[in-house]
Formats: sequence, C-alpha cells, structure tokens
Amino acid sequence: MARASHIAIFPTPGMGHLIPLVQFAKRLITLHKFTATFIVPTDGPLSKAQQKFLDSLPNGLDYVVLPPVNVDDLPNDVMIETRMSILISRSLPSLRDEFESLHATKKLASFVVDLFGTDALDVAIEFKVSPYIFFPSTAMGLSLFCYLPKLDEMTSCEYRDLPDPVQIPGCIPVHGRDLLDPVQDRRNEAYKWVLHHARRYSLAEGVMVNSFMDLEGGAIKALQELGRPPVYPVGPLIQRDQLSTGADGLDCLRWLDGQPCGSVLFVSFGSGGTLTANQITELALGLEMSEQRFLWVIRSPNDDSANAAFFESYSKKDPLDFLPQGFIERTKGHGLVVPDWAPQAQILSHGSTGGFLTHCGWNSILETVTNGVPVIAWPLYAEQKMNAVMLNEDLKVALRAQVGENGMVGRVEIATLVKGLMEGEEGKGLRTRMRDLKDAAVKVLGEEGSSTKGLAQVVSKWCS
Ligand code: UPG
Repeated sequence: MARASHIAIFPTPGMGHLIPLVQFAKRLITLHKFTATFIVPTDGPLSKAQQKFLDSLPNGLDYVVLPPVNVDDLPNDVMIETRMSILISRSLPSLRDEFESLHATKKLASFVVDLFGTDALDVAIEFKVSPYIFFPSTAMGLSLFCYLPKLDEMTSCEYRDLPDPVQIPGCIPVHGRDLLDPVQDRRNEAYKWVLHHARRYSLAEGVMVNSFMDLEGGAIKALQELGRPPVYPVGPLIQRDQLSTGADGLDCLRWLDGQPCGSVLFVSFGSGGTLTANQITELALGLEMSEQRFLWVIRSPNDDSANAAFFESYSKKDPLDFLPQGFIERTKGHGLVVPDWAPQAQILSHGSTGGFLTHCGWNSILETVTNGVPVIAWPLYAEQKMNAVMLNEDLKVALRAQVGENGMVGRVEIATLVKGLMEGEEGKGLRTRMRDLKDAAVKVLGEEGSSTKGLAQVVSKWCS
C-alpha cells in the first residue's frame, strides 16, 4: 500500500506563524515528496498580507479557510494569546467537519498545529492521525512551555517579582520581567491559556522546533533529555523568496541597489509591531542624528498597544503623516521610509544591508542570522524580550535598546546604538559572531546537517 504523504496543517492567526509553517511544508515537499493542506481559522476576512501570501503557495500546498468565528464579545484590550486561543477553540466544530472530509479523500500522515493550537490536537486523536506541534519560536520558548506547569506550582508571586532570574532548562538565566508577555500577570486569562497549552504539549507525538543546534544547543539537549514529547530541531526555516513583492517592494530593492555595500540599517518591527506617536518621533530623530543610512518600515502609531497591527499589518492612516516635520526631505538620499510592509527576506539578503533594528520576532531573527546581519534588539511584546536576552547576553550578536524611565527609547540612545552597530568596534565583533552562525545555519540544513536529520526522523515516524 502507498505510504500516506499528505498532511493537514492548522496555523494560529498571525503572519509570524503562517510564514514558517509554509516554509516547513515546502521543505517536506522538496525533501520528502509530501503535500499539505492548510486549514486556516479566522474571525473575519483574511488580512491583505495573509491573502497575498496564501495565494502564492507553490504546487503541492493548498488551503481552505474555515467559516469566520465571532469574537466580538471579547474586550478590546484582550491579550493576543487569549484572542488566538478563543478563536481556535470556537473554530473546532468547523475544523472537525473539514478534517473529516479531508480524511475521507486523502490518507493523512499527520496533523500539525502550532504553539497555540493544542485544542485542535483532539481532532487528530479522534481520527487516529498522528498529532504534532510545529513550534515557530525558540527552543528556549519551548523549554519554558514545557517547564511552566512546574514553575507555576513552585512559585506563589508574579515571576517579575522573583529575586533571582528564572532558570529555564538548558538556557541562560532570564529575569522574570523578561519572560513572555502573557506570563507577566498570572491572574490574566492569557496566562491561564498559556498554561493550558503548555499542559497539553505532552499530547503531541512530537514537536518540531524552528531552531538549530549551533544556535540553541543547550535548550534543545535539555528538551531531548526530557523525552516527552520528543523534540526535533528542524530550523532555520525562513522565507527566502517573496513572491508578492509589489511596486513598493521593488522600489526598496532598487533603492538598496544604489547604496554602498553593508551601509544600510534595516528598521522593522515585524508583521504586527507598532510604536507610540512620541516613540516614532524619537526613532526618526535618533536615526537622523546617527548619520547612518537606513530603510525603515513604518506603521501608524498606536498609543495603547505594541502589537496593534498583529491581525492586520496595514495601517488605516498614512504612517508618513506621523514623522517629524521635514524629516523625509532632510534624510532624502540616505534614508528611505516605507509604509507598513516591505520584502524583508530580500532586504536582509541584499549586499547593502549591514544591520537590523528589530523587534526580535523569531522569524526576523532567523532571517538575519541566515544572512549574517547583526542586530539592535528592540523587543516589543510576546516572547521578544526573552529573544533579546538570548541574542545580547548569550549569543552576543546584538546590542539591546534600553527603555528610559518615560517608557521610551530616547533619540540619543538610538543614535549611539546605530553608530555603534554600523561603524563601531563593538559592531565588528557582533558581525563576526553573526557570520559564524550564518555558516552554521547553512550546514545544519545540508544533507548531513542536524536539522535535515531532525526532519527525516519525523518523516520516518509518520511513515512507520
Ligand atoms: N515581514 C515581511 N515584511 C514586513 C514585515 C514582516 O516580509 O514588512 C515578514 C518577515 O520577513 C518575517 C515575518 O513577516 O518572516 C514576521 O515574523 P516575526 O519576525 O517572527 O515577527 P511577528 O510577525 O511579530 O511574529 C510573531 C510574534 C513573535 C514570534 C513569532 C514566531 O510576534 O514574537 O517570535 O510570531 O512565533
């Protein structure tokens, strides 16, 4: 009988989850001749970024969008982890129907969910299809998820009030205030959801993590020693080509073509990050003071939330209207500001790009590592502060932006960091270490590489 070579994938909302899952599926197609169906849950029409991305899926990958669920009853300030988890749990009945019809026509080798999709594992178990998790973030984050039920039992106060840093198995110690956002307030629903998912990880027959040994060997080994669920490093899986670049995207690449090698700082806060209006002013003036070249992807400000664009990356108001007066004219020639979205993968691999000011979303980090571009870490939300600690204190490939007492990163601090990264001695050291990681990233995905082997182990379990 022919082996099952089709899988179903259930992404939780957010481009930062969809993009690496698609890369994972592409690698399964290329190396193991698999095909996959994405079953996409939503609470409304797909965002522009999601729609463009799904419409450009290659042969072998298709998608169905589930009927939108209603989440209008949730308060406006609900944390994204709560909103995603509720959206997933309300999508389960339609997921079940879709899964049933897919299962009737195709033999499924596995059902793969991502970090907040654990409630959907029950559907796979019901249909006797192997349940797996793809963890799109760090092995450090996964190690924390696996450790959280124990940490929760051992600790009575807020983690940020603990006198000593938290020792996540296999990782550099992290102060409680730098742990991921939804664990900062243990009475918040978001914390309960994260704990709920963490407790369900053992239902999976395996977890694939988008990381690699040379980057996070300690955390990966600690997870593997734990043994349940089995953990396989399969990264770095990143988008290399961007099919839907569009006119604005082509403009940025053409502009980069005209800049000197390694001279441009790329500034972007991922698919959902937003700054306050005052912070946009400080960043603009800091970039100007640094006298360095820059390419900045800007979104309209939001004074209440740092992830206001998480579910829709495109701004409703023109972001350029929020820049200081005369900024565009004064920086013309050495600075370019692009609203909302840019072809990040191509920008980071462009020879003119020499530094990256980033919110530390894990896809952005893997993309910058793969291109050997050093970083200014400016974490905003989710697990980004943990990622910043790892990059700055453990791997030593990043400078970290310090937030002042007024809650902002000031213009002088920004100018100093940018100069330090682009032309200082410290920047040179970071660049050298980043290049070592870049070489390692190539090796792990080679024929004999540890991440290639990790994926092969998963496939052999699916086929056995
Ligand atoms: N991207 C573009 N153009 C843009 C902005 C983003 O192509 O203008 C792409 C970028 O190349 C990357 C992805 O979008 O592939 C963004 O992913 P990431 O850097 O991980 O940021 P988020 O979208 O913020 O990702 C969410 C969480 C983050 C987490 C990640 C993986 O916010 O904290 O690490 O998901 O779990």
